[in-house]
Amino acid sequence: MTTVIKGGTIVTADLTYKADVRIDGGRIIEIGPNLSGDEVLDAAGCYVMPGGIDPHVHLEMPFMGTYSSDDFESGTRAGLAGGTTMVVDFCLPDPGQSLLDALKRWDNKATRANCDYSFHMSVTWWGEQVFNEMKAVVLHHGINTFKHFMAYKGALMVNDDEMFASFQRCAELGALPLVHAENGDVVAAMQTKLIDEGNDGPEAHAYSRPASVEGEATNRAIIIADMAGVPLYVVHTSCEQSHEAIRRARQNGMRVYGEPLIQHLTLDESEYFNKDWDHAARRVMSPPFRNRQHQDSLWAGLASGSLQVVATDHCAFTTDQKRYGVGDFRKIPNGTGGLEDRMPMLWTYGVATGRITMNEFVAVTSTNIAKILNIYPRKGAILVGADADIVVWDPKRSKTVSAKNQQSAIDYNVFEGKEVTGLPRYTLTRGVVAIEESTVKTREGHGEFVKREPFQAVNKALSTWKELTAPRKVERTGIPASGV
Ligand code: DUC
Ligand code: ZN
Ligand code: ZN
Ligand code: ZN
Repeated sequence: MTTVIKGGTIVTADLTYKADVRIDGGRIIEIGPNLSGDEVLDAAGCYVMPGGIDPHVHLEMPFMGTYSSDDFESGTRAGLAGGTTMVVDFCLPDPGQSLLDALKRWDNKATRANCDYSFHMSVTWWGEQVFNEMKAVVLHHGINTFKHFMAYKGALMVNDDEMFASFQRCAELGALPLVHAENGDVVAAMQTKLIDEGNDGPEAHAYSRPASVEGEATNRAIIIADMAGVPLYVVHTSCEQSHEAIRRARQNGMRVYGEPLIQHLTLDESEYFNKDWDHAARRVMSPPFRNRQHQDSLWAGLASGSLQVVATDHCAFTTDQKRYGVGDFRKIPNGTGGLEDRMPMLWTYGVATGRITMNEFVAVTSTNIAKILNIYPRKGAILVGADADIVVWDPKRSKTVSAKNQQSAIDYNVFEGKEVTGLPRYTLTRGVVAIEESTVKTREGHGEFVKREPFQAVNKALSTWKELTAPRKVERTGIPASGV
């Protein structure tokens, strides 16, 4: 059976033009005028775009004494409802656990996905076993990215020596390291001080993780990556200090990528000063929401290209779970949702306001991500041969965001009450219609794992550090007798 998307305007990262799209066997087989097929999807008045890719989600993640409440089924259903057709989740070995054992657990959980998915592997501890298993992860398991937490001291955090070793291993394997960049030692010290001084509410979470903590860690990770001769991807870039470090590195010829979240772009720190404890706690995530100045910096980065990707860090906890932290903000599970809202919110606050163009929208929600993760043009493209992961985007459809009619399993939405204009008319996952306006036709288990090959050309030494410090023996004469 062939499907034709008819009468729409194709919008890619580079081009905007009128054409129909013909699909068979889950792939795009023809693009052109006046196509016909067995099933016709009316795209009149709509933009036909590559489905969104969310490179940063945590579904059913064991974290802070509980599990995030959206699993691969509800999470990917939420994504599809908002135009996202692929997610990349973080496989998270417990410290000391085999990476390959952890991967088995993730493989199992993900069998329920409604759309295609991939994993990043997290390096949560360091040793010979991790060093060895990283090779199998890249070569046998199709994962070419390794995440490092510079925060969550005593749990997931790795130190600089471990990070340097892992980055060098990534360079050897053709893999890309990712960092959660916050100075975990400073955060831990500030948390203790705040609690000792009687600040136990959710607003203290934000005080414990100021922008400088993120800026310092971002810069440190960039320099360590440079010394290891490997590119770097900085997840949830939330502030000017971090953006500045990325910008400067890029200007100096380094391949460093920055990923703002839709939450940081559109919600600010005033949320933590809401009188309602639940309201504030529901918005506790790391890094925390920032002020307007930081938001402007992130928008500028998307427009100018110094930041490349918009993600969600979707890690949804119910109100009951958030209440683990009553009396001690350190125990509020960190994380917010966003999978269903990322694209409509970015369209409404980015494209409709003129901050970014439609083509930039496609780039930062899909195409750039596919390129950075080495799955382009199978994903992130409207091209013959590409997977038919497509969103038929109706720029006139609108709604008020509300937990009442969301797909996510949690009982609130951090964007509650926001008016969005720009929503999917259809979302297709490998050629199958999963969303038709507000009708959800997703199929549990339809999603497949997407293998990502190691990178070829990009892993060059980025600075001259290697040349300068390559060990060179000096033939000395007249070596004095050693001192006593
Ligand atoms: N930050 C969050 O808010 N949640 C999940 C992990 C993270 O780094
Ligand atoms: Zn294997
Ligand atoms: Zn993180
Ligand atoms: Zn995360």
